[in-house]
Amino acid sequence: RGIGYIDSGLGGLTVVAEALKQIPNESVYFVGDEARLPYGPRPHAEIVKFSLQMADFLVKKHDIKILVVACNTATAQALPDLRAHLSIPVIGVIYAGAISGINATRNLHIDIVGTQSTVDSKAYYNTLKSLNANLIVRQKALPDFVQMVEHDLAGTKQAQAAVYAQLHDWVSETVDGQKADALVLGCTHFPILTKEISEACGPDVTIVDPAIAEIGQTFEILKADDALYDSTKINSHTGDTIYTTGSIDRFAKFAKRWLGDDQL
Ligand code: DGN
Repeated sequence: RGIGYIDSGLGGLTVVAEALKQIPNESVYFVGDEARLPYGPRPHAEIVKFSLQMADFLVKKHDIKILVVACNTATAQALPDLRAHLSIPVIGVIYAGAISGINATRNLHIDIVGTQSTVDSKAYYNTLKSLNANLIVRQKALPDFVQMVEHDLAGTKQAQAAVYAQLHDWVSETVDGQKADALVLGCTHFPILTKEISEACGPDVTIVDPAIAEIGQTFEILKADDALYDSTKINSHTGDTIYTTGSIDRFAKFAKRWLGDDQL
């Protein structure tokens, strides 16, 4: 039995990439719902329905032992429904991202960027404030960033200029005389644009990828249960399967590029 991952598209592969680093001996079963991307502008009920469909598919087809929600939008909108519906552990990305943001900031100013849906849910804002009421938290929706990644523009001059135009002035704004010193990438597509985002923010802002802590948390949950984790297991990843509701050729190209695993 392996680990299931769900996302609206390519972004979740950044979470899988982190899993291959931290938990290399666990099989990967991933669904990217490209046919219905973006989730960002969709209503709550639809995001819940699509998330449950993907999770059910992975449970029925692969008997996954744990589900990693590799999408902030699905975590913000559907985490309680997924947990209520499934009998396996379900790991969301937002709590992990909030903790990572708190660990990264020194001046207690944290900026969050994500989809419109994630921003509107205030999931990061509320989680951060409940962890530390003194934090200054700002949020910005950047739906274009999802499209840039999906259109394979990361690394181009066009992406560099667009990211700078949408981010630089905003991250330079101050509240109570200070700008945020940590920026949480609250969308799993955004780590693909890390170079462009770092450039737009400047060297004094720490860019936080919540996937690192989400996978760390997943590993802890597996290790705590002998039935879920066998440390002696060597996994050749031959069973790993990446599904998409969209174009297989296109998805396979990105999966190979970002996961560096020809067997996927
Ligand atoms: N990757 C998804 C997230 O983390 O929110 C969002 C992509 C989208 O559907 N717009």
